[in-house]
Amino acid sequence: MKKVLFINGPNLNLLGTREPEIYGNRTLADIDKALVEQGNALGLEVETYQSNHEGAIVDKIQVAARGCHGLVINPAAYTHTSIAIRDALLVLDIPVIEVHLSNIHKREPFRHQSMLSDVVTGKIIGLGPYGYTLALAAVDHLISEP
Ligand code: CA2
Repeated sequence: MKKVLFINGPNLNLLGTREPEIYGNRTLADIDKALVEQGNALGLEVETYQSNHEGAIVDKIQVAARGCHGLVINPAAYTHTSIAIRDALLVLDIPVIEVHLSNIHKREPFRHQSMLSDVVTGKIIGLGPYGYTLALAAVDHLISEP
């Protein structure tokens, strides 16, 4: 079975507990559960991972390079700073979708830049948790046999 890995970065473990006006009411556990169910329906194994640590995220991306067919990543604040995550993604030869819950271009100027956008396959922003649903559909499309 093909495997898709979801990586969420720092503070996204707090989803559903604070700042609902920006990030919504759903917890990360709710979102992850729905993605596993969506994967089951598509015949895809979905693994979810969250870390508040940059190096741990780099380690997980290196694991994805060996065993996964697609990667969906919301690097959270590391989006705007992390050359290490960018370099780790450059090694991958699988589809990578960057997701942001909020529309980073409608927010503070420091959020407008992503270190990753020119090294990912595609990007979904501003649609809340539905962005992850769309990202899984996109990976399924990209890795399906023609
Ligand atoms: O919109 C997104 O998905 C972000 O990646 C979220 C990051 C932010 O630094 C990026 O600029 C855009 C922040 C995630 C923090 O998540 C929280 C969730 C609930 C309560 C507090 C923080």
